Amino acid sequence: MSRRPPSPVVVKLGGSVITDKKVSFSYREEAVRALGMAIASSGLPVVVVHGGGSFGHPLAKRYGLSSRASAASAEGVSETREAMLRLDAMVSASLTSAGLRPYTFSPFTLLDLEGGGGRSFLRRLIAAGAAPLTFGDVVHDGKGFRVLSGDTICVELSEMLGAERCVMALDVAGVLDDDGRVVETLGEGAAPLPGSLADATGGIAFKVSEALRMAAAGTEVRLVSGLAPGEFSKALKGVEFHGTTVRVARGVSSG
Ligand code: IP8
Repeated sequence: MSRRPPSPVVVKLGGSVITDKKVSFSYREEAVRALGMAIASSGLPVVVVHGGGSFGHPLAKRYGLSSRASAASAEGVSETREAMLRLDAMVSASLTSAGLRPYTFSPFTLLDLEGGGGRSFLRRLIAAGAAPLTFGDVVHDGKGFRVLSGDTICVELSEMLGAERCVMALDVAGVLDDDGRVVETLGEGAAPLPGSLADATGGIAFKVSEALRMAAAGTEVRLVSGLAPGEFSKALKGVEFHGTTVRVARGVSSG
């Protein structure tokens, strides 16, 4: 009897971890390599998604591109995508130097796919020992150009691959309450969060709403500091860790 391969873990490397959001085009090579080493040493099959940080977001803002409304004009789309592709090349190089075999693909190849073509391609890559790698991008949604957040891509990938777990690496230790303490678990009916950081895709409040969507579809989501590789490693392996776990009883919609 053939054993089913373990379901891949969807990993989101947040833009605030892989770049310094306060300094334009500042890449955090050491942080990404440390996360890559944690992934490689876990031996788990993964699909990696990264955010835009100080590469994608300032340009998206400058050209009025966001995930909330589509922009009819193509102005700034190439420039924003070029910045994302530059960032992706650096992430890919860091993950390679950490021992992974990243395979970059644009997330638009996941959109509107019929017959599960994307799913079988990703499964083939994973079975061959590669780590599919993608990123928040600018896509055309039929009405205009829109930012497709890495968090939304995680929702699509988790569902497509039946992922048991999605680990989101942040620059803080998890979802924080008003007093700055980590909220250990979040479930259905979670209240909207105060103090969301405004960026092209809506900051932490949006991240939590996407995490709730994944959790409602059966994927446990773990939000953890990406600047603490030890905790990230535990979150990845599914053992006890310091951070926020988002879990919803199966079949309950997050609304
Ligand atoms: O940081 C945004 O991706 P995110 C990507 O995952 C762009 O929301 C183009 C700003």
